[in-house]
Amino acid sequence: MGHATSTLAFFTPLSGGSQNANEIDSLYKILLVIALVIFVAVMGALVYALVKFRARKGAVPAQIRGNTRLETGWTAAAALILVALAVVTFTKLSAIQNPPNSGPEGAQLAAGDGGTLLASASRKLPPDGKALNITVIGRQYIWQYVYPGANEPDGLGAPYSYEEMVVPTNTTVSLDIVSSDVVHAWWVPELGGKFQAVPGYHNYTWFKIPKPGVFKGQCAYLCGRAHARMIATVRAVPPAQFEAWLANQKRLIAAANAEAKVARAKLGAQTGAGQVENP
Ligand SMILES: [Cu+2]
Repeated sequence: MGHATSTLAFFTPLSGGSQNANEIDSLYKILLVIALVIFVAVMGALVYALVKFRARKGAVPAQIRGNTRLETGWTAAAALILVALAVVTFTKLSAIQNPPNSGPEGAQLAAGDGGTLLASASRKLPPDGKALNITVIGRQYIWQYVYPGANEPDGLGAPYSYEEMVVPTNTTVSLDIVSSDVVHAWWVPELGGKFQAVPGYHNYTWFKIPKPGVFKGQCAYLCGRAHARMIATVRAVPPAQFEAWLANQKRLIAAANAEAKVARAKLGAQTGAGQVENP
């Protein structure tokens, strides 16, 4: 990584967490370099003309009225550049939109883990159809993540976490982004693009993190007074560690529910509002 690369990186999208983010970043850099070359050429010609033909006695530039060859030339050149930009973009698009399969070192998933996942125009699935599905729920002012593993017949009882999402490395993670109140936006820059969480609507994205790490994000859509506190973290850990974490999360939730049940029963057995003790 040279100095020029890091200077360029300051102006370009964050990446490094997932392949789709890397492709967005490299596409941006290619377009930026092409735009910079054109910018320098146009500004160079302008500055040259300004200096060379600035107001002074006797300096009269060539009086050209129409030059068919020149005009056809720059029209064709501009069209060619646009075609090149379109080709580069469409070449990259598939790797940005379509998730790859999980790696062999990734979590062992069943097809459609976490409910039946159906590919659609908006939801892309890996070629083998196996992805770890996590539902991302935006809510004033916290992100909630619901993982596969519902143990109740009605689909409830799935483990969940708040603010920090834990995922296995080398595993394709498919996100189903929703909101339970107002519009929010899920954005962890190093893992890819920004996706809105809109009430009554599903938005999908994915990521696949090769190495353990922590990636920081933030709600990217002004959603109310405490919007700035609506942070998000994605922590990638080896699959075995993820399984252990998920099992522990399930245990903690079950224990808290059992405790709440006891407290509720205690509360219900009491009479008179004034006698309610702190459970
Ligand atoms: Cu927000």
